Amino acid sequence: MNILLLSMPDSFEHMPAVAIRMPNGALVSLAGNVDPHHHVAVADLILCQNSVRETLTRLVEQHKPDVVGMSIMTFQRRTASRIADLIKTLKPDTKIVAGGYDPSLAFEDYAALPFDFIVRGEGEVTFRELLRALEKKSALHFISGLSHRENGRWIHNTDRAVHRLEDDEIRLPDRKSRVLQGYTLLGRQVDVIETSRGCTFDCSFCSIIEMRGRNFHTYSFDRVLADIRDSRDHGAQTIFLVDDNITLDVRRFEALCHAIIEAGLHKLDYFVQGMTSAIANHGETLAPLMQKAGFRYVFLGIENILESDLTFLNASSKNIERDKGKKVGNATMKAIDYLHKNNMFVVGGLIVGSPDDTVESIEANLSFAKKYIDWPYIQHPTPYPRTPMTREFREQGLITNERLEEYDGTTAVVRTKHLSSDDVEYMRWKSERGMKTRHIMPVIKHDPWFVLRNGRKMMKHTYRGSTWRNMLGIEDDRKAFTRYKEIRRQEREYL
Ligand code: B12
Ligand code: SF4
Repeated sequence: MNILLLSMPDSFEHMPAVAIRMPNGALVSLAGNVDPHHHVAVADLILCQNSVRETLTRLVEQHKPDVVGMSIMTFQRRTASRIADLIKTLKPDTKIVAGGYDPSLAFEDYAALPFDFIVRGEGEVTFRELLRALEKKSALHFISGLSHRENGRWIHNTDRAVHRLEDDEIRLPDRKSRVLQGYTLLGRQVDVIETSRGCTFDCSFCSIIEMRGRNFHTYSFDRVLADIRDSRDHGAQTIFLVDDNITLDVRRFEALCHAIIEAGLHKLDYFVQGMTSAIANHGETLAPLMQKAGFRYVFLGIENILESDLTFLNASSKNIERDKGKKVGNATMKAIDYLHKNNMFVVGGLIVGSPDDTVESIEANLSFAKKYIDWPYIQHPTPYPRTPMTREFREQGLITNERLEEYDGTTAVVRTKHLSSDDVEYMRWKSERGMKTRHIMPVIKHDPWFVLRNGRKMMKHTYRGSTWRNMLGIEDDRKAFTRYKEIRRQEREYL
């Protein structure tokens, strides 16, 4: 069969397509795990954000897909639905499969959308079994993790157990199935790698626990190194480790750094996401090793610098600094210190706009970010399907916006008890622009040609909505913010 796998074109404020176009790791993993006689094409639509309709029309014409699979986050649901409609118009007999976090966790909401199947949870084996059943026209009831229609009614088969990655059940991704080009992270070709799946924490805003429960499974280092080599052989210069929480097992992470160095793969740049507690409590040995292995950016899940907010986010325990086993405070400063001392940049993940937040508590977080972090990744709490935080916001009546296409993390869709959504978002928007501009210097040093070619476009993106009048203080910043919101609204219309 001909299979076309798509990720959505929608991006959000901190991932402007001019500077960051990341491949979706799920699609190539699915491609690597179907039976080999299928012809699979993978298209990350972030690579053609301005020509989605034309590109899809061409891809359907070229590949004549029997099955289209789409990977969907909640804020991409509306675009996904429009794309499914387009595909049904272009080739009405195509079967369309939805997968990823949104269809997995909000499958009831997909009943009225133009999809034929939903793959819930991890997809490699479920998708393979679905293709076999479609080919043989056999029964679908026994495929766990699958939702399908029968006589107009949706049937949700039993859940599939999470995969043990240790037993080689999941084969390596198939990167040669990609049919579009142009991946980049600030000028260097980027690819994504997994070394593990899962997390045993339970932060209230995170979708992972509902998606797969609290567990942690790891791939062997041989497989991970083979995967990195494969990315490099396909042109990658930067590798993003997309593990849910690689720092859960610090000893293993240290051993992985050693393995990367020994395999001579440390010349690549690495980007990873980690917990502050793990880095603060093990930084003495871990941070120098990370530097040697090539780690350049570390996304730190700081979440918030105030204990009251951390309690609401259920994220206190992953931010604790310990001394001889005793809790001695918040781990953030120490973690940042270790990373900076070892020449790594901190991408600071903060969440502002929780129910008790005031101007002062948000200001405290923004000032902290200004002072200590290299690239701000500040978001607002967003009520994604089935998270514990969503229940709380709903119970407290604080959700102000139900338009899911705006659930991108940087649009405030909830209010606090003291501030409107707009006020919260305005505060973040205003302070973040300067922080981002500041980081241009290290980027120039690393990739001067990229900045020369794209610097103007990047600045234009960061300051869209602003004019000289409001930069000179003649016009109120609120007016620029209103213009920015309107530009953002138009950007969301991908087709
Ligand atoms: C890495 C990551 C990123 C990377 C993305 C890199 C990339 N292009 O892949 C970055 C940092 C860029 C990112 C950004 C964002 N992310 Co993110 N991200 C993750 C993370 C940590 C891991 C995802 C991953 O790659 N896993 C590895 C792959 C193999 O697994 P997978 O994607 O789950 O896919 C499996 C199944 O879902 C399924 N599947 C997936 N797609 C499909 C399609 C088909 C057809 C089938 C059959 C199956 C299937 O099968 C796959 C293999 O088993 C998750 C999860 C987490 N723990 O928090 C969040 C997560 C996916 N992100 C999320 C969000 C909201 C975002 C942002 C909007 C804001 C933010 N929080 O940063 C932005 C938007 C990005 C954009 N497009 O502009 C949410 C999604 C919630 C939701 N309900 O939609 C998650 C769940 C985190 C959370 N908040 O809980 N993210
Ligand atoms: S530590 Fe990270 S991956 Fe784990 S539950 Fe919290 S936010 Fe999710």
